[in-house]
Amino acid sequence: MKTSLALVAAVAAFAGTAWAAPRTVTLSVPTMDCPVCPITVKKALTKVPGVVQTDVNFDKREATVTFDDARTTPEALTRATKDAGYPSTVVGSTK
Ligand SMILES: [Cu+2]
Repeated sequence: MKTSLALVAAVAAFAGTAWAAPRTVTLSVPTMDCPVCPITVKKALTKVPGVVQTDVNFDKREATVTFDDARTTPEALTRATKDAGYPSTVVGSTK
C-alpha cells in the first residue's frame, strides 16, 4: 500500500532528525592539577567530530561538553580525554 509506505518513510525521516539532537554531558576530570590542564582537555574534546562546545572548569575538575549525538558519544568523549592523559567519567547529562 503506497500511502502507508510514504507515511512510514515520513515518520522515519522525522525520527532521524529528532535523534540528531545536541546533547550536553558533564565529565569529571579529577587528574587536572594545574591551570594548563584544562587547555589540554578542552583541545582534546574540541577535536572530537560532532563536538559543538566545550567548557572546562578547573576549580570543579569538570568539563561540560555539548555535542551532536548522531556524530559522537559520551564514551568517545571520555576516550578523547583519556588519550590526552586525563581519564574522565560522565557525571551528568541533560536529556
Ligand atoms: Cu596541568
